[in-house]
Amino acid sequence: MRRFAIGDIHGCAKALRSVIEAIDPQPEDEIVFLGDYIDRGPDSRDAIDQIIELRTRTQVVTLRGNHEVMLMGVAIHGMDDSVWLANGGNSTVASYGGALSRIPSNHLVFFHELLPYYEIDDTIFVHASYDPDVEMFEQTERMTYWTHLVPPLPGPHMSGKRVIVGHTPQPDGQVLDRDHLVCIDTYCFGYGYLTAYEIGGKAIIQADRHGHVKHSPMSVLQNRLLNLGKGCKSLIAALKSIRQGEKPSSTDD
Ligand SMILES: [Mn+2]
Repeated sequence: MRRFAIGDIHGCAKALRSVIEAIDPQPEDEIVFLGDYIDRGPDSRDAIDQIIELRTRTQVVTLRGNHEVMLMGVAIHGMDDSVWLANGGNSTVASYGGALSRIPSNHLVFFHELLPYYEIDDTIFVHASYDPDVEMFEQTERMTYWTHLVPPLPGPHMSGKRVIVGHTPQPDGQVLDRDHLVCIDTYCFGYGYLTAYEIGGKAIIQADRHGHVKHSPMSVLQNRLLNLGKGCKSLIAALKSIRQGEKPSSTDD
C-alpha cells in the first residue's frame, strides 16, 4: 500500500481533482487529509464532494482544520459569523448556494466526523502544530487547529514520530521538511500548490489552483521508470504466452 498526506485545499477543487488523478489511488492505498478543505478558494462544496466520493474507492482519513472549526461553530452552534466570513467563509457560503442552510446533510456529517489528529507507527498527522512534550491526545485545541509554525519551530515530538502538518502556508510553494517536522501547506489558494506527500516514499505531487500538475524532474523520471516497468511486465507476459504456445511444436522436433 501507499500512504499520502494532502495539505490545505481551501476550496481549490481543480487542484484536488488533478492531485487525486495523479495519485491514481488503489483500494489498499491510504490518503490522509490534513484539514482546511473549505474557504478562500472558489469551490469548497466540490472539494468535499470529491473527498466523500474518494472514500468509495480508497482508504481515506480526514482531519479537522481551523476553518472547519469555524464553519461548525457558525452552522451548528450559532456563533457569530463575522470572523469566519472575513476569513474566506464567504466563498464557502457562496459555493453552497448562498446559505449555510443549504449544506447537504452528508456534508454536515462529514464535517462532524473529522478527527483532531491521526497517529500511526512512525508518523503523526495534525492540522496546525503540536507541543513536543505532550502526548497527542492531550494537545490543546489551540495547538491542534490554530498555532502557526514560527521560529523556533517545535522540536521532535516525544514519541519520536515524524509529524506532518499543514496550516502554515509556505509562500514559495515548497514543502518545509525538517525531518522530524514536515509542513505541506504549500499555499494553493494563493500562488502555490496543493501538495500530496507520500509517507515512506519519494513522491511529492503538486497541482496549482487551476489544476495544472507540476512535474518535478524527479517525478518525471519516476513515472518513466514506472511505465518502463509496466512495459517490461507486459513484454514478459507476451513472451511467456508465445513460448507456451510454441511448446507443442518444439517437442515435435
Ligand atoms: Mn488552517
